[in-house]
Amino acid sequence: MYYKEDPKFPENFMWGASSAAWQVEGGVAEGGRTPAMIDLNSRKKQPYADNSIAADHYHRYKEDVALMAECGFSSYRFSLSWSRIIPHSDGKVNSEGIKFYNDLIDELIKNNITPIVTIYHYDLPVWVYEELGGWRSRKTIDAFEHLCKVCFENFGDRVKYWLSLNEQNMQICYGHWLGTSAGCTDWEKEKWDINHIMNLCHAKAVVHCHEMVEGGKIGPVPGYVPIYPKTCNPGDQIAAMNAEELTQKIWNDTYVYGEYSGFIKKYWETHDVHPDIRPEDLELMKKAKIDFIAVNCYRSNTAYESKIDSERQEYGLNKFGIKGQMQWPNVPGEYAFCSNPYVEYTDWDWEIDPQAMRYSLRYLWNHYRLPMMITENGLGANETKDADGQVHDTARIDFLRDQIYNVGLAIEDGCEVIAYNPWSFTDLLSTGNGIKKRYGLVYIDTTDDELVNCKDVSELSMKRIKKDSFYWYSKLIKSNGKDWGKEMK
Ligand code: BGP
Repeated sequence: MYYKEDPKFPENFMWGASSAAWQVEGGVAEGGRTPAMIDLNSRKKQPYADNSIAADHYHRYKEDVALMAECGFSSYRFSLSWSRIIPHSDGKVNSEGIKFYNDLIDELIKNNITPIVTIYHYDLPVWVYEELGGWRSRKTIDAFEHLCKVCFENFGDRVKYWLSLNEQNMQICYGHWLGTSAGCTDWEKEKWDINHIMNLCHAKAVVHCHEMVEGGKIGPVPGYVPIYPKTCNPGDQIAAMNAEELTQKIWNDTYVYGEYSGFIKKYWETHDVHPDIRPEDLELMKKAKIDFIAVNCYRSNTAYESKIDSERQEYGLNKFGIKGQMQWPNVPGEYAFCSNPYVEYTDWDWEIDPQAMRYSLRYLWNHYRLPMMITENGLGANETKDADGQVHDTARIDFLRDQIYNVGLAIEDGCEVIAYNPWSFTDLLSTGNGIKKRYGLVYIDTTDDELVNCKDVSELSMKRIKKDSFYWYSKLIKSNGKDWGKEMK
């Protein structure tokens, strides 16, 4: 649909940005925190820095919140580090960890910024893995349930928006990259058991949030990547639908309807997969009624028909930020992906596709009719300071402007969207490319080399430099989505 005027955002729309504990905090051995599996995983991503220092938000959260307030934020989405809150298998609550998050939450509220809190963002404690068996063990459900209760009890008086697990679909689809597959010998089968355990954790979080947090609302955080058919060949359309199912729909259907779809049950049967699903599990899943869907949306995918006798090809991610290194996957008999000639690509071969945002919101709204908030969206880019010491990130401004405009168009299309929180506020650690792949509105004045070679964070500048995108975003959000900085129509 074409609109004559620029889209309008609702009066109480929340504008902010997003982060995750392990990617922003640093201070991994401070305040009683014990190691998480992702600490170990991040050490495997050399030559990039691991998460020991990240953006040093642990020590500089006050400065960061002050910058958020200056920018005009009304929300901030961040995650809690499990092993900072519960460092050992005895389940004892670490008061220093609670204090850190209490201080952060209070600082946000003092600045009129609504906290949106993710309970789990990829950072399983090492003790859960070593002593309980990690995601492969049902004992982890009890440990996660305990974590949820501790969080709701300690922060639920001030935190009303909760997110259960970040990108469960990506943790299963890219288990090797994100470290979910640790300890598995037959990942293709075991991942469905792990997925079921994650579904039960999600369900526990939803049920306890509603029981324990007055006025609390909770939702999952799917990583949503729309899938277009390569051509109007009906086989390509079915391939796109298969990919949609196998990379996201089966998760979203389960969250919303509290049961496994016919598609996934048939898939398991065909592939001789038999997850341990018990009647009481299904009861719990049915009880867990979500309030909204938090959407992480960066890009799109393009699918074509994959013949059953074609050769299997794994996804080969672009690891070095030099265009043209992505290796597209082929899942014989299901789907294959390819590049899209109609969109531009980032240095990491991610599609720059603003309409994917509008598509995603409309797709999710049409299927589920639940309010949505954007909890991630952004441009991963190679960036450095200019000669004037500033960061002129025109590409990020262009990216965000087009994406946010499409959020507005989706709202005009009738979708209920309540917040926009791009990834990320400051530069922070990427999942596999250290701080080299920058996403922030605020530049962190350091490099992977410095992070790797320093003995202590006090040796580093870690100065916060507001990028041009900070000033641009600030004007846009202070005008509640009216000041785009250029003529849009
Ligand atoms: C999302 C994750 C984030 C974040 C982002 C960017 O999937 O939830 O944790 O890192 O992707 O990805 P990357 O860091 O790989 O560029």
